[in-house]
Amino acid sequence: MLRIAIQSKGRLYEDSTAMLREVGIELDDSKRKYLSKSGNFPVEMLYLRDDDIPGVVANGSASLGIVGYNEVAEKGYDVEIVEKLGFGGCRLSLAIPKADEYTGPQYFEGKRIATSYPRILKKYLEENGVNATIEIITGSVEVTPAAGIADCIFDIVSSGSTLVANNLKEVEVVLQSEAVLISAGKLSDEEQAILEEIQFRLESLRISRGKKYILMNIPQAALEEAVKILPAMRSPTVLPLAAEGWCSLHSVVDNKDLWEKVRQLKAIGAEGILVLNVDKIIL
Ligand code: PRT
Ligand code: ZN
Repeated sequence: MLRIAIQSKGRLYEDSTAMLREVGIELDDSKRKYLSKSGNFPVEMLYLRDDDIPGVVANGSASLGIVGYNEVAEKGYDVEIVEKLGFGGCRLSLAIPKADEYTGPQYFEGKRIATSYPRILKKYLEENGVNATIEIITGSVEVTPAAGIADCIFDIVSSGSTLVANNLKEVEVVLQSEAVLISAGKLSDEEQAILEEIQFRLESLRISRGKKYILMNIPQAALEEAVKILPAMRSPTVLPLAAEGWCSLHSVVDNKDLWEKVRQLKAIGAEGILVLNVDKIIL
């Protein structure tokens, strides 16, 4: 059995549980409670506030955790990033009143900066030789300049619309973040084997992301050209058709290249092109 700490509610909850389900781990949400076992895989979930996840992984109360890299960097515990998970993307940025002119990091000299991330901010200020006062605020940091509590802020930004709504502008990106899978090392052999199975399954999700399965009828004479347009994992699958001189060609393409490939394939005589979603690719 391996214990994984995840956020109990909030921005990472949906994506964390969706990802675990995608790798075939059943979770019983209706009975979501502090601790609950999967019905079909040797893991148990520990549902927590995100702030507590790096700590419980570091002290061994959970073997793995899924949490924003921003929290890992802020808490500073000795944990390792096992996988970057590709969701929960955001950045930790400095933002100042829209009307102010930004002159570089020295702008912050003598200013009061509100944040929930004092440790990361302190390091940034030290590295840039800036003396500023850090006001630790745990929520609604973006309203503090208008409320006169601070001059500027250091906070999480994703679309940037919260900053705009509060008459602020982003001037420095200090840390890029996304959800990460963390561990403190020290796994038993059994736990390590479970982690490796999870990583194997995550890899198949990663490979299949953004991929489409494409199949079409192609004149035999154009087959060589079509194979050049559609390189597959090993080579495309070619099946004979009942109609003389034609075959069926199957392959996998990146969605971003799909329409360009379709144009090229039609130009050499492809017909009846079908494009299907790919659920998993296991190499
Ligand atoms: O209750 P708990 O302590 O577990 O949750 P929480 O309230 O501390 O965190 P939560 O659920 O808000 O966020 C969890 C994690 O999601 C963060 O630690 C980040 O890793 C990640 N994340 C991704 C974000 C955002 N995007 C984000 N946009 N966390 C917060 N925001 C805030 C942002 O600060 C702004 O106030 O959302 C607002 C909207 O952002 P804009 O830029 O799109 O307007
Ligand atoms: Zn939190």
